[in-house]
Amino acid sequence: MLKKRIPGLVGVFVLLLGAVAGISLLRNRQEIREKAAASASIWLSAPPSVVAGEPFDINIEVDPGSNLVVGLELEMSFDPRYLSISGISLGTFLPGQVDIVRNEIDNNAGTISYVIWINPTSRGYASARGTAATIHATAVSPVASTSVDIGPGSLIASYDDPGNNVLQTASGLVISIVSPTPTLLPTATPTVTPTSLPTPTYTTTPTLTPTPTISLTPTPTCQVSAPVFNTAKITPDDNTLFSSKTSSVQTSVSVSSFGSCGASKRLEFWMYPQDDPSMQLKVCEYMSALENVDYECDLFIPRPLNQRKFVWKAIAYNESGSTSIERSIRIAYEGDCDLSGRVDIVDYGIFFDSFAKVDFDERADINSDGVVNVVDYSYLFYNFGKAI
Ligand SMILES: [Ca+2]
Ligand SMILES: [Ca+2]
Repeated sequence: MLKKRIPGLVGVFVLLLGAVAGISLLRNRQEIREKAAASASIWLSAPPSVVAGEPFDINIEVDPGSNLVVGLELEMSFDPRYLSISGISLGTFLPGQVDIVRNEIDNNAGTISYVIWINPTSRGYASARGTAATIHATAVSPVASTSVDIGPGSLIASYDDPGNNVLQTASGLVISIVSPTPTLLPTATPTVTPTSLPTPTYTTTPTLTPTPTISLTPTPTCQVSAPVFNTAKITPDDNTLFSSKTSSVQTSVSVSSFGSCGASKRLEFWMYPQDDPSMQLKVCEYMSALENVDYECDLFIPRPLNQRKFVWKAIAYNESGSTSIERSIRIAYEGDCDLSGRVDIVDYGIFFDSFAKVDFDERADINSDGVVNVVDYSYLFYNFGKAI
């Protein structure tokens, strides 16, 4: 297709679109930060004083704040000289079908590792305060005070804030254990240890436009024709699905003929969200391109991802017109571990199999932070059933 173009107007158009895209990205980031401010808290409750040799219960209480909680990962510790844990029973905080993913009690080390979440097929969440679980303990021997602590590795996953740990405050418990002959000891006040809420950082990697060297061979007589792409050398294929972890997609084209009679052989790479063609951005430009050379352009995938389908376009110009080709790329939903295009029970299987393991399937570490935990699960839960 041949068209006359006015370079000045094109430049203004590009600048305006760039500004619009920049403002839009900024606004999206602010929204994420506002969401992450929502906080949940956990605390333990038990009688302040218990009798040595007798069993008692410790309730794990959760206030979701403004979150919609889908799972908890709790790391607790206690002094095994004074306390012994016989078991943990599930509470009513989480609704629907709840998976008890881990229930490990070590009465020698004094540690408890307890993980529960709502099964992804059960589309509920907890929005009201409640008892997540009850720890069944026995006081071993008298002591003025002993504590049950909630470790900093504890996490809360939220449906409305996937990918973030929304646990802000975790309060352990201090109890006194009296000897069977009742002698009352003063009760200690529980200590509150707030944990800070980590904020994920998104890094942007600007792509550079390499400039190839010019070599011009003037032709004495010439007829200008439309540029022609080498369609066999366009990558990636149309509609290719990329992992949710993809931060940039490398595209490549080759022009078999610019159809030019002079120096005007320009190649441009553009991209835009498929649902919003008004957001066209020029990503790479080769001012004096050569024929039959592979030209590459890294398309930056914006974060957070409000769009998952993008169109990229290569335009070859000569002195009188241009030819363009368009291809689509898709970015999978977080939680689509097997890259099938859909988040389903197969992905849950992959995730479940790797959960909390040192040697895990990389696909299960959905946020790529080196561990497979309930924060990864929040993505899987959030996107369960979605298909791109
Ligand atoms: Ca899948
Ligand atoms: Ca992870």
